[in-house]
Amino acid sequence: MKVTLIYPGITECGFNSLKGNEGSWMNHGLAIISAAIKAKGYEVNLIDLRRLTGWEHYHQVVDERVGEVVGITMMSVDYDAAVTAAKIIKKIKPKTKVFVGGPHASICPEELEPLQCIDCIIRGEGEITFPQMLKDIADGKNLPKVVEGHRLENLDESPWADRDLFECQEEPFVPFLKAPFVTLIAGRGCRYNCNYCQPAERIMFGKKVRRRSVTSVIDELRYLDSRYHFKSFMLHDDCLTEDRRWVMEFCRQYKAEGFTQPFVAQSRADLICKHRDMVNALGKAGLKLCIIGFESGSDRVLKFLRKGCTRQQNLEAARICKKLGIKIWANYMLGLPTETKQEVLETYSMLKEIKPYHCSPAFYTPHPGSDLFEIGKKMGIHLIMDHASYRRNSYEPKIKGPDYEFLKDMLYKTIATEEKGYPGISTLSRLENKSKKLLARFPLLYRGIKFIKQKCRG
Ligand code: B12
Repeated sequence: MKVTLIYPGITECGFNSLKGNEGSWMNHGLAIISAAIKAKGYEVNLIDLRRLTGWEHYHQVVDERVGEVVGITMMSVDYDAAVTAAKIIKKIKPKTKVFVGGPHASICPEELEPLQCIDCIIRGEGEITFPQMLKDIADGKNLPKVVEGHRLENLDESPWADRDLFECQEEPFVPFLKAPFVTLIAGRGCRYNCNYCQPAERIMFGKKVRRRSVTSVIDELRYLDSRYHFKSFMLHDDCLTEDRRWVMEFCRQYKAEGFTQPFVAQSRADLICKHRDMVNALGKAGLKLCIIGFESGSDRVLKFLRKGCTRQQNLEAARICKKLGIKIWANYMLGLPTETKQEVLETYSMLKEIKPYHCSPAFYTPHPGSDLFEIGKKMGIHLIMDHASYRRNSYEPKIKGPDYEFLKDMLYKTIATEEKGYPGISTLSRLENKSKKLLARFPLLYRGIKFIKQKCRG
């Protein structure tokens, strides 16, 4: 049986785009599914929409490559591309069985259920259930429309991502990390309860966070080293540092194995403050960039978001990282429901103290599957009309209430807090802020700066 997997992640980067993190990074969900079904002897190929020139090209490859079964992964933002891809398959090859999985299929199956171009929706994890469904097809069984994926207790039993599936060369996303660069993922789930995200992650991965053994991750790194000779890497885990013991053991084994490559991981301010020894160990092992969701500089807003961190902890965490030479990638939101202008100014003053290496702001974007999405829906404040706008960007109004002109101004001010040395957006922002009048006389230059900034923010 021939299985075609489809990666539809073109919402931001578009067709023909194998650059940057959106364009060059592999999708681990599909790569794991690929490994699981190859292990059962199925023939697998990939259609990565990012590699195609457009829908006409897609028609052509569907004609050439698609066999009995197709599996599409989808985030909510990718809904349009994923559904278009499924419809075209049904048009060209009506007998092909179309499966969908991934975050949107897990969180919003009711939106996909009425679609005739989809035969089966697999919610949650797919590496056990998808091969079982393929066997059911071979046995002539009827497919149910929605299936709950089997959740593995022990993640070491999940196959490693099949790196042959995506032929792309993953690119580092900051200039100080060198290529070859690889990404990997050590665990699933998040035990925190931030209302702008949860319960989405619990729906996908369950309440309990599961992590692969340190040995399994180190073994994969050794394999990646022999295959790619990588010079830097990123661990995708939502919060790698929530299990201090795991992290300490990882750092120990990483060094003992002789690895010296710098890496990136995500953490939280409260954990960084609580476990300085752990951050120290990470820094010594090679953590060079830490992605932290500071979110807001206002304690009232942080509480409203159920973040579990305070402004004080945000500031302290930044100090700790900087002291250890770990650069900070600051995630934060502007324009949250209930947020006042004064509270936005608090975020700005916090960032002025932090001086992150890189500012990654977003206008608050309601995400399906989150409690805050439901609250906003009840309040009737959502301005998002299509799936593509589920992107966390900072150039379109997302909800009713915030003064977006004020937020745009604050956005540039916050970005200008970036520490010196990061080429790009902060320089552009400073330039723009200082020379607004001058730029008004050169509209093309002004528009050019705006364009580059938007691209940088993506
Ligand atoms: C890595 C990552 C990225 C990378 C993606 C790289 C790539 N090419 O895929 C980058 C940084 C580019 C990214 C961007 C975005 N991301 Co992101 N990302 C993640 C992250 C942290 C890890 C994904 C991962 O590898 N998971 C591990 C794998 C094993 O899980 P999985 O993909 O879900 O796959 C399993 C199952 O879902 C299932 N499955 C998946 N696909 C399929 C297909 C079939 C056929 C079957 C049967 C089963 C199946 O089986 C897999 C194995 O069990 C997740 C959070 C998370 N922990 O998952 C967020 C997450 C997926 N991202 C999210 C979001 C919102 C975004 C952005 C929209 C953010 C933004 N900037 O606006 C963009 C959108 C990008 C786009 N498509 O245009 C949300 C999605 C929510 C939603 N409702 O869709 C998540 C869940 C984070 C969150 N909690 O909010 N992201």
